[in-house]
Amino acid sequence: MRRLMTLFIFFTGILLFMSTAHAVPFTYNESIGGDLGILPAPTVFPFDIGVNSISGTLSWYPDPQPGAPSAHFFDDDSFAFSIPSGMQLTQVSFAFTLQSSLDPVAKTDMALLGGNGWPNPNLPPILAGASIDLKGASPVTPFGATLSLGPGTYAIGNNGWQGNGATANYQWNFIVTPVPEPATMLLLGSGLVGLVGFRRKFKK
Ligand SMILES: [Ca+2]
Repeated sequence: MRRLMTLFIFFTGILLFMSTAHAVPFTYNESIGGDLGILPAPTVFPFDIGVNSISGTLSWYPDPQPGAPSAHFFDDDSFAFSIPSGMQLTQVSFAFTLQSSLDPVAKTDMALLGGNGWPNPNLPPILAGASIDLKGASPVTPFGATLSLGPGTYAIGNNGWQGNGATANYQWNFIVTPVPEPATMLLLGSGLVGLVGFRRKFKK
């Protein structure tokens, strides 16, 4: 029985190792990779298992103001990303630090989109949207605590602003996990049954 247990633990370990061995979460920092732009995004970021992160600085001045970079200035940090087959996006969080704001209100409206952008402005494929209060708590999970988005191309799009003259540093975190395959589930399930049996036998 002990030999069987050892074999089970060994093969489960091999399976878990195989599913995560080549995982390299994607990271993008505007200070290194350059400023992010508007949709449709020129490149699709290849996400992988783990915590993928996008960080940079948002800024907007819809009304001309002293100190503004230019009249009607929008630093619109939208981007696209892909979830490979066998993986799923389970959580999105947004951490931020407000650097400055000319108005009492500083909100950015973000949308989680299916596809690489807004092909039809009258019919945006919005999967989830959120108004993020940059004067409120950080971090936030703008599209819900848990998600289950399968393989495909998605985008984060800036859907509007409230207030004027706001600048904020931010970091998006995207948690991607492997989708357990039926064979793995079967092996783990039978292993658990074996464990229960072993424990009962041991107790007698
Ligand atoms: Ca930016």
